[in-house]
Amino acid sequence: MKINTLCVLGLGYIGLPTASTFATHGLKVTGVDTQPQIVTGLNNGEVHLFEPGLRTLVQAALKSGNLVVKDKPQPADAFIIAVPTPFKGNKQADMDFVKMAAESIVPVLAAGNLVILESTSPPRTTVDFVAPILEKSGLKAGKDFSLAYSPERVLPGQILRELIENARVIGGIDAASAEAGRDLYATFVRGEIVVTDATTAEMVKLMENTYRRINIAAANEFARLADRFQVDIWEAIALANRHPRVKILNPGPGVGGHCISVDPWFLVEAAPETAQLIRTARMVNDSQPDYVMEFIEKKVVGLANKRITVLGLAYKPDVDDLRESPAVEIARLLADNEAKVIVHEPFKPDFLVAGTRTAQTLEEAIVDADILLLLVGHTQFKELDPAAIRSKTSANIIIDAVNGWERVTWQSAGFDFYRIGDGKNLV
Ligand code: SAJ
Repeated sequence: MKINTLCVLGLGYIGLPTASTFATHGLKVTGVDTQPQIVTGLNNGEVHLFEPGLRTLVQAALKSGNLVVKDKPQPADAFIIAVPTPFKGNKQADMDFVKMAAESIVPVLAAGNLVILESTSPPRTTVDFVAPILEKSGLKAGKDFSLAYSPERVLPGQILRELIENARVIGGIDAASAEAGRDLYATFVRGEIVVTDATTAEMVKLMENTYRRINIAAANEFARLADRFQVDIWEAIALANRHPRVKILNPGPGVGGHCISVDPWFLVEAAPETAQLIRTARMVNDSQPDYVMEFIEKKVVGLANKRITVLGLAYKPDVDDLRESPAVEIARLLADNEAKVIVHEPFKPDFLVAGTRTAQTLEEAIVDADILLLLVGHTQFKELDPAAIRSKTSANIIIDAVNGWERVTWQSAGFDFYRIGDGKNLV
């Protein structure tokens, strides 16, 4: 199927790079977002997200004339839905954005079109939820138009490279839909493109993120055990990972972001009686901020009035995304315990956490402090020179929740140094 024109709905972390990449590979792309400030900003060349290389890519796409940004879908050969699927308070998948996006396609859907859902969704969404909405056009899915599910699998921080290089799964509601999807992504994907059915593709996406989340839960539980048995978890994991079939991930302050912390719930919600392991992994990861709090309280007797500088609020290193971030939760918990908390997030220097003070610069954040608490391993934090920091802060205690710093160099610079999971060096 030859596709010349494309409409991408949702210009977030996935939709914007996807739309821009198709545009720089020669397709005529309309990027659609319902938020007026995003549409206006992009039309002025302003990119509202931070992702390495994204600004340059978007500006090139806009400049080429192949990418235009609008607030409504336009007629096109193909449509990609890349809107968020967060969860509601009750942990049910919030499909409102998908519903609105699909409904907005209905007036412009034409015979012969291809529609692809990329948003992470509970199993059977494409067949049972999206197809009936699109069929309100009077056209029949699989007969008059093609419909497929293709999960995005790109890692924030490396989106532009992974978009092109990763293997891509295309699940069609029928074989022709899958083939049409394959033709579309073949425009720029250099990884293998594998076709299957829509529900399998949905399940594959959820399994990938669930697998990672369970692995991280194991690492977090191992870290707690290591604290208890006076083992350095980082040393132990490095040794265990020398086994040819073992690849344990890294413990940390918890699991955040809009993917791994959310997606596995789509399976729990869809089959609560079956998804026991997933639920337990979730509980372990969710209680990791409390574990970090307990750890801090053990090292620092009494949190009240202690001046604690939180370094990093993002959900993981070198991104500006704070959604579901365990670091934000820990900052709040510290404030609830009457610590005097200063937060510093270099990727979002103005971000406010209730009950804490925001410092825009590192210098301002650390000058008056008792404890420096490293919650995100941003490269710029990892590269700090302990001797230089010594001369800029009143703090004497370092707590490292992410294995971002070398114990010996910080101790040599005169700090008391504590690391989560490093029971060997705490006794
Ligand atoms: N984390 C750890 N320890 C680790 C790795 C991660 O505690 O060893 C934490 C991070 O700090 C973060 C959370 O887990 O809080 C998630 O980070 P991540 O880098 O594992 O994943 P995401 O959420 O940024 O991106 C994931 C990726 N999925 C997989 O690797 C299976 C990505 O490929 C997906 O496209 C993305 O979810 C998505 O959009 O679904």
